[in-house]
Amino acid sequence: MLTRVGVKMIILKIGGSIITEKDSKEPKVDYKNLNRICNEIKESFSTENINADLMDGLVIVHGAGSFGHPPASEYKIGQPFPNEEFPEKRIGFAKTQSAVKELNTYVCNALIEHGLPAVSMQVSSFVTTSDKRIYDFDLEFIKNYLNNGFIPVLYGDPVLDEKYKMAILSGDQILQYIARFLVSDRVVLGTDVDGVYDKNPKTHDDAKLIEEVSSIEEIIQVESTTNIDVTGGMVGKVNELLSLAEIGVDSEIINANRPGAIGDALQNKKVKGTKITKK
Ligand code: ATP
Ligand code: IP8
Repeated sequence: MLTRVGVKMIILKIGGSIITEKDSKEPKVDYKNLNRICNEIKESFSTENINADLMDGLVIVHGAGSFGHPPASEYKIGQPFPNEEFPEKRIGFAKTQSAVKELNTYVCNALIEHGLPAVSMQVSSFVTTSDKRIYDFDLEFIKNYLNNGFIPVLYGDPVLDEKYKMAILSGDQILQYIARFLVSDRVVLGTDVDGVYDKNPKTHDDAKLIEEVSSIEEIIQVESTTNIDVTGGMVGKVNELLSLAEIGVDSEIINANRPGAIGDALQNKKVKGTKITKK
């Protein structure tokens, strides 16, 4: 049983750009990052002071990177389609689901090898969306696992959608929903840049880091170009997090490529990044 040092519960998103080689044509795990981050998580927790009745704990959500985005994009999952294309779409859905499940197995195995009690939760088996937004998500399983000292590990997944028949549910929306409806003290998103910039820092040397975002107006001018990302990239992320800030849950986007950043954030130390907060 793990007990958080300092805070009661934390939700950590590990971006697909960190645990996979996102620009790779083939699905590829970045084992160096994955193992380093597992180490940082392990070192941030104390295995003492066991108290299974408290909601002390960690929920991990990870992104799809080069496993999920390419098939989701190829089969245009989440876009309207005529009924005759349903058989082909079902194959695309199944391929995408299978790819992200495979990535999740690598992630959970790495966490377990580091002595962390990770349990995999596949949202496509119990979550549905309406117009691409979650409307049916039973959080009881997550609560039960947390109360028993496990680390639930969820991930972006294709799901059945009332309007579009199928949709891609991003890890960012999953994180937002969990943080909204389970009491969460801290929300940390690790990605491969220092935070939100006024333009894509990978393609613009003069991009400036925005240290705090508290309204959509502040990021309306932000360019958020992505190659393969089907779930809105950086601006999609910030939109989810702003809706959390509205209800008083702050979050931070940090660079998980920097050794120690995830560990420091988990231990409530100040880390360079973008804070999403209500003014
Ligand atoms: P996944 O969605 O697979 O989990 P992720 O959460 O790690 O991945 P992305 O959705 O790929 O992250 O978003 C991060 C990427 O967004 C960065 O690699 C960066 O190149 C790109 N990006 C585009 N516009 C911006 C911007 N204005 N500020 C910061 N990053 C940006
Ligand atoms: O990487 C996307 O989740 P994300 C999920 O968190 C799929 O945006 C299946 C592409």
